[in-house]
Amino acid sequence: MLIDILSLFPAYFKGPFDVSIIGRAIESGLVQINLIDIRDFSQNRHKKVDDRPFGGGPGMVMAPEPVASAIRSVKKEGSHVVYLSPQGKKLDAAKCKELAKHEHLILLCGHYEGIDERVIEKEVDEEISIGDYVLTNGCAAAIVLVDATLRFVEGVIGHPEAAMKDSFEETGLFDAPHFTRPVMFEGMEVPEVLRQGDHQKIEKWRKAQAREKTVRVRPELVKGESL
Ligand code: 4FM
Repeated sequence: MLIDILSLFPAYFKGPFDVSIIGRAIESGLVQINLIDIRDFSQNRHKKVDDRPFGGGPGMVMAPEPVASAIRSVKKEGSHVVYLSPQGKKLDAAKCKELAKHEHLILLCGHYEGIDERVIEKEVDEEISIGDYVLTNGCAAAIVLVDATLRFVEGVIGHPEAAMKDSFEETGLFDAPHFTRPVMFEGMEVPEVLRQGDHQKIEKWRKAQAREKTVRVRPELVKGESL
């Protein structure tokens, strides 16, 4: 899989993509992530990429030309262009699974107050939000999307069964709680059922725990469920 990330701060991504599971996926060649600086596409003598908003209001808007040029410099047949913004469709596991099927993702990270709407209309396939809050720019959202999407790319996760057992995958509910040694930690014991080796009983207990917490914390995930 190829991922091109367009932003004004390519350095922002250095840490997160150089470590852990994503770092390993890149090192092994399963995924290639290119960081593209939109400022490199400014036609302006001062490398300016923003301007004042028509209609007035605070802040600056990213101008259409450098953003369009940056996208077109990497776009090819089969590319899927995603703009990260609070105005997009909310990211969830199903969407990540879908994104993982594309062989080329282009992620556009906005800065300032917004991007000129005409580029979005002309060059963007899909606007996605990671949640109902506003970030100072789209870079952190792109990191979230890449991480959650790559988990669905074959070979990225060491134990595919473990990936499937995580929250939302099989059941659309939370994952069950996990425990490891020691059996007693600061007066709290690992639940008896997990230490007795009855795997049917363990499975039943985990399902009940997952369901109980989902109902308590996110009842809307359980409503309309077909179980
Ligand atoms: C987006 C700032 C575009 C500036 C943002 C511009 C966000 C989110 C977010 C901030 N992205 N989900 N929530 N972006 O807040 O994806 Cl130009």
